[in-house]
Amino acid sequence: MSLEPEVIEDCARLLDEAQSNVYDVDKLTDTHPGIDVDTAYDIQDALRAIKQGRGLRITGMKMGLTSYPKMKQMGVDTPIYGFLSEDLAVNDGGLVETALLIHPKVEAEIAFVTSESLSGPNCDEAAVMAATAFLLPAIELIDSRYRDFKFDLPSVIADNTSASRYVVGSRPVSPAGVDLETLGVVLEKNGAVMEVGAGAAVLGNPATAVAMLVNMLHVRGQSLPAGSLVLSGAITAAIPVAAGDSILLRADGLGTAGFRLI
Ligand code: 0L1
Ligand code: MG
Repeated sequence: MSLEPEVIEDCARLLDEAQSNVYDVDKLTDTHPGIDVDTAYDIQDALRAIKQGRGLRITGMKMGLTSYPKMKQMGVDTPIYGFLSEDLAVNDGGLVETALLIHPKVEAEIAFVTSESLSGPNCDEAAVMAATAFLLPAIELIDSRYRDFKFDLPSVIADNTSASRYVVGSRPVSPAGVDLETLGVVLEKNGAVMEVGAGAAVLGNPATAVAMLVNMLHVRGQSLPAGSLVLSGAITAAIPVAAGDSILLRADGLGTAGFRLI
């Protein structure tokens, strides 16, 4: 069910204020049970417009719920997407202020940086690889604005798929010759290995997730501009983090990315 434009705007403002002022809220469908997936993306678009209205630049996109176990857990059969804005970017080796977060978790991902625009409806892995200038190891810090990190699909889409911070490695690697399926990652917290995985955990190949993003954008009349950074989805489970933690991702052939929470 669609919502009136002013209700969509109110929902986006509620989520924006929860993020800016660091408090959690009830999931949107508690108040508006009729929100469907399409309306949820309308709210996400309104949230994006609010941020752009503050002068923030959109730096790219992200895919979420890209592993089959996570989709099954949520009872859905397609991943979801969100946007990345410049205020979410953290320098490699930089600091993240925990007081600005509600209940942060981190996950290991592969980032794509495109040199050509991509559009649907039939985008595929080959088109993604041809349009990719380089790959980077990436850590996504997710931080749902919903109480206890509990939500349903429309609510989490509206909440920009829990996007909160991201860091990418400092050494761009050409995609030529990279086997994204067997690419191994090790996610460490305070020097201890917390999670390991391989690229194939993301829909069989992270490039498939990027192609799916492009095809999903097409359905909403959008495309992926050249120069986009895309977080292709979690290879590992998300692990909770707290002030004082140092997080490091080591990705086979791509180097490292990391940050410290203060
Ligand atoms: O990036 C992600 O896979 C997160 C998607 C939203 C679900 C969650 O917050 O766990
Ligand atoms: Mg993610």
